Amino acid sequence: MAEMDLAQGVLAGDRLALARTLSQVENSTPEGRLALSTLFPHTGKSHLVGITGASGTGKSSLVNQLALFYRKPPQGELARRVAVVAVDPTSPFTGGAILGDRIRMRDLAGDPGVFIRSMATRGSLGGIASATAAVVQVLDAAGFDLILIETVGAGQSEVDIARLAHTTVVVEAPGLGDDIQAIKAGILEIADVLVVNKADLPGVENTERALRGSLGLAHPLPHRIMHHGRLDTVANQASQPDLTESIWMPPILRTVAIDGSGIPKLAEAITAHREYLERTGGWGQRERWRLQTELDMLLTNRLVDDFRSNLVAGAYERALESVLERRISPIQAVENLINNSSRAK
Ligand SMILES: Nc1nc2c(ncn2[C@@H]2O[C@H](COP(=O)(O)OP(=O)(O)O)[C@@H](O)[C@H]2O)c(=O)[nH]1
Ligand SMILES: [Mg+2]
Repeated sequence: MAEMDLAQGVLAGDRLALARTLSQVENSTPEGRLALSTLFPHTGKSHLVGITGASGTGKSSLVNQLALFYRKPPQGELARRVAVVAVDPTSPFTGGAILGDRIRMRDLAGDPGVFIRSMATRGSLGGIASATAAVVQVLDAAGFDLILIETVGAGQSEVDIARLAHTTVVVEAPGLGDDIQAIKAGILEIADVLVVNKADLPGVENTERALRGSLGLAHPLPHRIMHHGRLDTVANQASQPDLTESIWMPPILRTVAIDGSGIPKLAEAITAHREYLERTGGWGQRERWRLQTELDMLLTNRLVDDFRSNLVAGAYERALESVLERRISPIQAVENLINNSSRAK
C-alpha cells in the first residue's frame, strides 16, 4: 500500500490500513510520517482520556470496563467508538503485562467499534511519549470518539504521556502504600478524576483519606489555575463571579473493576469533565497546551538527535569523563560539546 492509500484507508475505516499505519507511525518510518501529515488535518475530534497510576492498581481492568460501557451504554444513549492505547514502559520485555492486557480485552474482541493497541516499549522514554502522541493522532483521524490511553504513573515520561490527554484519570488502590509516591511523581497535580479502584478490598477509606489530603496540597486553587495554563481564568473571574463554575475540583470515585461497580459514575465524570472544558473554554486551552507539549517534545528530541549525530565520535563520552573527574563542570562540558559540534560541521 502506498502512503496515500494507507492514510485514505484509515479515513475510510479500513482496520488493516489502520493497523499498518500505526506500525509505520510507531516506528517513525518515512511512510508513517507522510501518513501522519495527511491525517493530521482530520484530528482534533476525539476525547483523549489518560488513565494513569501505579502498576497493579487495575488500570487495564478499568479501561476494559469503560470500553464495554461505552459500547453498551444505558438505554437512550448512543454507543461510542473507543480506541485503547496501552503504554507500559515498566515491562520492557513485553510478554507479561501486555499479554495479560490482551487477554482481559478479549470481551471486546470482534467489535468493530473498538480498537486496541499496545505500544512497543523499545526506545527512549521521550521516544515512547512522542510515538504515543503520533499513534493517538492516527486513531483520532480514524474517527474514534474516545481514546483511552493507559500509562503506568511512575515518572516524568508518564506525566508527559498523561499531558497528551484532555482528561486525566489517576487510579489508586488500597494496600499498595503508594499514596506518597503518587504525590512525589506529581501525578495528582495532573489529575482531573481520581479513582480508588479495588473498593471491594479493606483499606479503601484510608486510601480515600490520603488522596483527599494530598489533593488539597496538590490543588490549592491559584496553583491549579496556573498549572493548567489557564491564566485566562483568573482574568475572567470578574466577569464570571461564580468561581465554582470556572474551577474543576477533581472528584474522588470508588470502583470495582472486576465486577464493574462504579463504572457508570466514572464514565459520567469523564463526560462531565469534557463538558466542563467545553463550557469554560478550557477545551481550546487544553488543546493549545497539549499540542505545545508535543511540539516541545518533538523539537527537543529532534535537536538532541541532530546534535548527537554531528558530534565527533567519543566526544560525548570524553566530556562525561571530564565531568566525572571534576575537571570541568557540566555547564562547561555542554559549552565545549556545542562549540566542537558547530566546528565539526
Ligand atoms: N479485588 C480486586 N481486584 C482487582 C480489581 N481491579 C483489578 N483487579 C485485579 O488486580 C490485578 C491488576 O489489574 P490490572 O488491570 O492488570 O492493573 P494495571 O497494572 O493497573 O493495569 C489483576 O489481577 C486484576 O484482576 C478490583 O476492583 N478488585
Ligand atoms: Mg495494565
